[in-house]
Amino acid sequence: MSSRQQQEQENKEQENKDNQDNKDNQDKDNKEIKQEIKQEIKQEIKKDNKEQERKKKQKKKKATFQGAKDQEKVTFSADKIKEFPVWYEGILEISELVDKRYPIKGMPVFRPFGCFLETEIMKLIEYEWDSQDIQRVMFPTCIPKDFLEKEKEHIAGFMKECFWVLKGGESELEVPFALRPTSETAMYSMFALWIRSFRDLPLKVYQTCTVFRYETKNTHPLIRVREIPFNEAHTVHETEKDALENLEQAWVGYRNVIEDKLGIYGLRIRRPDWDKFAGAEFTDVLDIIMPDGKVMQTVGAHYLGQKFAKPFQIQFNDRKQKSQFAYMTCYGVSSRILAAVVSIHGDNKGLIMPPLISYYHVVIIPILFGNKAKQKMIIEKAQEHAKMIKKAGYRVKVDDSQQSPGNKYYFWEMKGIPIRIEVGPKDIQKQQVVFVYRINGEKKEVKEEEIISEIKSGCDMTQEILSKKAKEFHEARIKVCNSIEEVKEALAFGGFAKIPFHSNGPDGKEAEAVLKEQTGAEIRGFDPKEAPPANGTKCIMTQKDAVCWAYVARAY
Ligand code: PR8
Repeated sequence: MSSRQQQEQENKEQENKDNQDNKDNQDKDNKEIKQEIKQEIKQEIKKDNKEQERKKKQKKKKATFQGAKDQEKVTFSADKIKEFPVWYEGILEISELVDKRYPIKGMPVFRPFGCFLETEIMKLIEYEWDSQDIQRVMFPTCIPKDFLEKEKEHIAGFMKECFWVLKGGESELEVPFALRPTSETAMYSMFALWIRSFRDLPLKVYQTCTVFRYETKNTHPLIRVREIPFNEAHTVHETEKDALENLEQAWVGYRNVIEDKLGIYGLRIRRPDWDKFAGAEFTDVLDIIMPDGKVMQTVGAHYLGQKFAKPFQIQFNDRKQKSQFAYMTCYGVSSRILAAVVSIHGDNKGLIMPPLISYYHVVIIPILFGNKAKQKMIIEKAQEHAKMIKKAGYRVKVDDSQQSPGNKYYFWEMKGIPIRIEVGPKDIQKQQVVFVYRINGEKKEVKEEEIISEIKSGCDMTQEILSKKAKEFHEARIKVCNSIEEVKEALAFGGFAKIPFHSNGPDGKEAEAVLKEQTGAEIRGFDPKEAPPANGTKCIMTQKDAVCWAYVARAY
């Protein structure tokens, strides 16, 4: 054998050995993952059993809907403020928004009414991204394990929240897939192939999809689920400045939808270092105060800097032909926005819908009197009005079911439809209808030719009142507190306690742990644009000089 042949032979042997080693390592990795997953599933089953036992013991209070009863307005039986969890679960079920009887924990079914609302909200967000030239994409649901592992903090944060696909048919998969808990690692592996030069930037994409997180805390429909209706945007930029400006634009989009269109108000804050998105430089959120005083994160908007660009090799030739790593952002929302709409605007009669997303804007109730011919004439008149209303661009229904008018009123009130129109024989004679508004119960006679303009002003009025109420509710629940006692009082009232704090960096964690122990609440974040407390103000937890205001709340 020549020395060249000998060398080739040796190379081949080495290659075979490397391949075997890789395979061994892979097998070892797979075994470890499977062990971990088995362990977690066991623990979860144990937890589920315990929870079911607890539920059985504690016969749960349930809200009911009774309609008209003895002429009394008995509608939705739970009080929103005093017993919010009962109210919330009750209204979702009774209004046929979601059905949580599907037998996988954290995966409820969206019924047509809820599916409509969720889709409308996502459409509003998509409209904002379309108008900001963020392009829609569809990425696969599955992410290979090695993609997820590329960014160390990301995988550390999400490893325990992943659902894994281990088999295809009867064969074990060589590389397990995760059901995407979020899509950074799926998208960024492709961005690396798409981006070559500064001319390819900015790259801005979004998708509306579902993501999967193996939540181990108690699940609640829309709020904490395991299959999450999701809208996520991901952007790549030449400079940090461009990336940060893009994040501000994202906030403009979110505010257009959440405040202006849905009438919901929240607090935009920067999460403490120890509570940011796994792999982010920083995380800004919109925390919304729910009727029971606990807060819920809706928007999560993250500055990723170059933390993903480096492991994923997202590089470009800049304007001087120098290779650079890109700067990135990502932001997302979920069905929690619908949860906020339901919870913030609803009342003890049920839902109140912002007109823009309401299933119907108007429900027409024919008030049937007299013989069959007369009744037919009333229904026809109602249908005539409906045709005209539909033509003007509003969603409308004539409820000519066999229910009594009273029951129909309460039913559509419970569904949150902004406007009810009643048409009876006398109205037809007088060429008018009667309008009743869900938002304030106001009733008025309206000439037939003014129906369309009245619907427009009724929707505007509804929007104005619900926004105003939501804003007042929010603003009344942020209280400056200068002692732990004041914090406890503020938390009992609900919302945020705003405290002078000694650090907005990682060293605040210890004081937070003490605060949590004493109050059950956590530091939700800081407002980086807010002026710090006056010179000489002390942190209420450590007595050190305060350098910022911390927002403290109990959270979902
Ligand atoms: C990201 N990556 O994922 P984020 N149930 C309902 N809603 C949820 C749940 C859940 N279990 N978990 C989170 N959310 C980034 C940005 C792509 C997009 C909601 O960010 O982890 C929360 O409102 O912050 C959260 O703010 C939002 O999804 C985005 O998730």
